[in-house]
Amino acid sequence: MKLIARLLSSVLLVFVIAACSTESTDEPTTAAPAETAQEFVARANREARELWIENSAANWTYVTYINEDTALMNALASERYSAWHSRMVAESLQYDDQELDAETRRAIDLLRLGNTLPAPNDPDKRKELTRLQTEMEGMYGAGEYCRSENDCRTLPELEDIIAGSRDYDELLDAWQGWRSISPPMRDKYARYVELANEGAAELGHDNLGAMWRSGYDMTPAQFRQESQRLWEQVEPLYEELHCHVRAKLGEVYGEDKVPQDGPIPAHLLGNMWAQQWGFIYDLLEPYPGVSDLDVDSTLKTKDYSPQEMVRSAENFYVSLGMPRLPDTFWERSMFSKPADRDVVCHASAWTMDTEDDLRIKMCIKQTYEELRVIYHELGHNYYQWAYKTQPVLFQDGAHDGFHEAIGDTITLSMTPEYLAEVGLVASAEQSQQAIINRQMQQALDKIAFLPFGKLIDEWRWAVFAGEVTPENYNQAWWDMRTKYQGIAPAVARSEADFDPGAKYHVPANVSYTRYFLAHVMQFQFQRALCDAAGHEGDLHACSIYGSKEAGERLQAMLEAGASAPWPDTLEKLTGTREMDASAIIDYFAPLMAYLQEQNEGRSCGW
Ligand code: X8Z
Ligand code: ZN
Repeated sequence: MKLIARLLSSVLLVFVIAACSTESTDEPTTAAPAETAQEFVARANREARELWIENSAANWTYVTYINEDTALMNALASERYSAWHSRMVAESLQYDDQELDAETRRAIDLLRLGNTLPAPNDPDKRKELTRLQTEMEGMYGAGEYCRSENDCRTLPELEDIIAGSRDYDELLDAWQGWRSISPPMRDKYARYVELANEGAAELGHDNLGAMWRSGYDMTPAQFRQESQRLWEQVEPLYEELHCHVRAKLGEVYGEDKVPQDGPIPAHLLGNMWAQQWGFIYDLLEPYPGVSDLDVDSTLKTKDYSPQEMVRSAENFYVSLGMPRLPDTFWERSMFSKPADRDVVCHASAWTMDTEDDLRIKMCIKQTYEELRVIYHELGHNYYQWAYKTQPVLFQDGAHDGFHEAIGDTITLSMTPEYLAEVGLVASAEQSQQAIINRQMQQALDKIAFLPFGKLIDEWRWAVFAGEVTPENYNQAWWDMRTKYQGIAPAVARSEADFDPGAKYHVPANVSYTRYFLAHVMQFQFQRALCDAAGHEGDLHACSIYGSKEAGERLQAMLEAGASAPWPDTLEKLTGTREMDASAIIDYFAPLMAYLQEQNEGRSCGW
C-alpha cells in the first residue's frame, strides 16, 4: 500500500464541503484572504510532508511490531494528521469562489479527496475511529488459529496448507481456522462504518463508498458504470476458466465434493481467499511436462534468500534504465517474518519521507508467487521514487489502479525466455503447447482474480450505503462471492461469522477496486510498452526486459504522478483516454480457444 493512501486515509476531518470544486463567480470578495491560493497550497505541501514523515514512522513501527504501545503511537499520529487535515479542508473553502490555475485547483481538490478514512469533526469520535481502525489492522496482523493451546498457526502457515495440501478436510480446517480471527472484529467494523460514513457525509459525500468512487476524475455513478463495463468485457473469459477448473477439481476430489452444476468449494483453489489460483496449476497443467515453468523448485533448489529474490526484481527495473534502490532500502526493509513479534505480513511498499527512504514490508517465501509480489511492490517503490520531485499533493498514482498496475505490468514480461535468461527455469520452449501451459499458469493468477477484485468493494459499497447491514454482513458477502466468483463455503456460515474481516483490506481500510482496474490496465500498459520496445507479434510473447525505450515511456508516466487527470496520463502512454479490456482479451486468445475446446459438452455456469 502506498503511504499517501495510508496517510491521507487515516483521517480527513470535519468540515462540510458543499462540493469538491465550485465554479468561480463574478461576485466581488469583501476581504482579501490572508494567503493566496498558491501560498496555501505551498504550505499544505510543506506541512503534509512533515506529517507524512511522522505518520509513516508511527505506522511502520506499528505494523512491524504490533503491541499496545505501538498501536497507541500509531493512533495518535493518525489523529494529529486528521486534525491538521480537517483544518486545511476548512481553510481551503475560501478559495472556492476564485478562478484558479488548473494546478492549484487540482491540488486543492486532491487535498480534500485524498483521504480514504474521513472522521467526524468531533474529537472523541475522531479518536474512536482512528483507534478502531488501528485495532482491527492489528487483530488481522496478530491473528492466529489455535487447534489447542500449544498448536497455533499464523496466516503464512495456514496459507502454506491451502496452497500445498490436496486433502479436502485438512484444507477445510485451515480455511475455517483462519476465519476464526475475524468474528471479534464484527462489532468494531459496524461502528467504524458508522463513524467513517459520518466523516464522509460532513465532506459532502453520500457515504464513504461514494467518496472512494469520486477519486477517478469522474462522478461516483460514472465510476460504478465504468467498472461494470470492464467486468462485462472480461466475464466470458472467467466463466470458461471457472468451468474447466471445476471439472478438473471434480476429477481430483470427486463430483460429490465438487458438484458440476454449482459453485466451487472455496477452500480448494490453492489460496486462502480463492483470489488467485496459481498454486493448483499442477492439477491443471494442459500438457504435462511440455515446458519448464517450475520457478518454485528453482528457488528452492538454488535456495534463494529473500534478498536475492528482491535483487532479481530490482534487476528487471534496472534493465529498463531505472536506478538501483538506495542502500537504506536494503537496510530498513522487512523481508522476512520476525520470529519474536507480531507483524502485518501482508505485503506493502512505502515511501517514508516522500524522497529516498523507500521500503517494502513482506514475509517472503521461496515461491514464484512471492517473487511476483516482490515485482509488484517494487513497482510501487519505483513509482514513488519517480514522482518524488512532484509537490506532495501530486505524489500519488494517476489513480490508484495505476499504482497497482506498474509492478504487475512488469510481471507480464516474465516470459519463459526471460526466466531462462535469469536462470529461474532451465530452458524456454516455444511450442504452441508450451504457450498454452504458460497461459494457464498466468490465467490462474490474472483471470481468476478479476471477479474477486470487483466484488470486495461491491460488498463495501453496499455496506457503506446501508444496503447491507450488520444483520446480513456475512450473507451478503457470500452472495457476492457466489454471484461473481462462482464459489461457495463448504461449511455453513452464519452471522456469527465475519468472513470479510479475514481479508486484509477490509480491516485495514484499503479500497480494492484499484486491483480490479490494475488487472485490466496492466495489459493496456504492456501493449503500449511492447510497442515502444519494438516488439512484433503476439502480445503474450513480449518481454520488455532490457528495453530502454520502454523504460523511458514508463518512467515518463511514473514521474507525472497525480499531477494531471488520469485520462491525460493514460493517453500519453497508450494513445487512448479509456480503460479498456481488449488487451487482456487479445493476450489470452490462445488459452480462450483451449478452454472452449475443453469445455465442449460440459455445462458451464453455477
Ligand atoms: O494487496 C496486494 C498487494 C499489496 S498492494 C500485495 N494485492 C492484492 C491482494 O493481495 O489482495 C496484490 C493483488 C491483490
Ligand atoms: Zn500493491
